[in-house]
Amino acid sequence: MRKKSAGAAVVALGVAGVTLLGTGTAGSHGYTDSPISRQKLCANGTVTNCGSIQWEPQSVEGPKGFPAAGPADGKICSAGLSQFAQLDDPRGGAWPTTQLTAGQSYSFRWQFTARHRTTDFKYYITKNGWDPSQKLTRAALDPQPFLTVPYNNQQPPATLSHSGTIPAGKTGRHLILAVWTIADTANAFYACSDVKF
Ligand SMILES: [Cu+2]
Repeated sequence: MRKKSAGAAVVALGVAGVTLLGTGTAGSHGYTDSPISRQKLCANGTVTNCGSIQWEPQSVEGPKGFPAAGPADGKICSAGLSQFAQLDDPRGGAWPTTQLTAGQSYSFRWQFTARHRTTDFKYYITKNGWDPSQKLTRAALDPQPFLTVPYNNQQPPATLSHSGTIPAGKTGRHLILAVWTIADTANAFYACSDVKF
């Protein structure tokens, strides 16, 4: 009788431990809100029918190493997470846009719910002529990031802004892909922001 109870208790503890670990990992990370990202547009209610991303815009986390590694083409904006596939959906090119000026300085902003040690922040932008009714692919992006902010394994503050120059010569609709690479895990966070020049 006693032995049986002890065994059941161990099993219960094991399950609880796994659950706690899962919640801690999924619950707290970060997203961009300037220019506003698709996940934030879903979280603040501007865009509806977004699925579960509306409850956790900070959780778009996938493998790091973009563009050599990282999420597959067509799944970049969701970091390859099927539960956030709505972020990859171009919605017929109807995502709300932030107006930017090509060649001008801009202040990019992240909001963090967990201040992970950081390798760097990188920002990519689509080529002129990008079709906003298509899912994002590597081929649609300029191959080099237009802004890289090294962070030397430091922890960012809860809100972090850094300025960079928007590439000159951009016209029409574009997508900016922000990538926050974590220093002490195998992961990075991805955020797609629709913009217009
Ligand atoms: Cu995190």
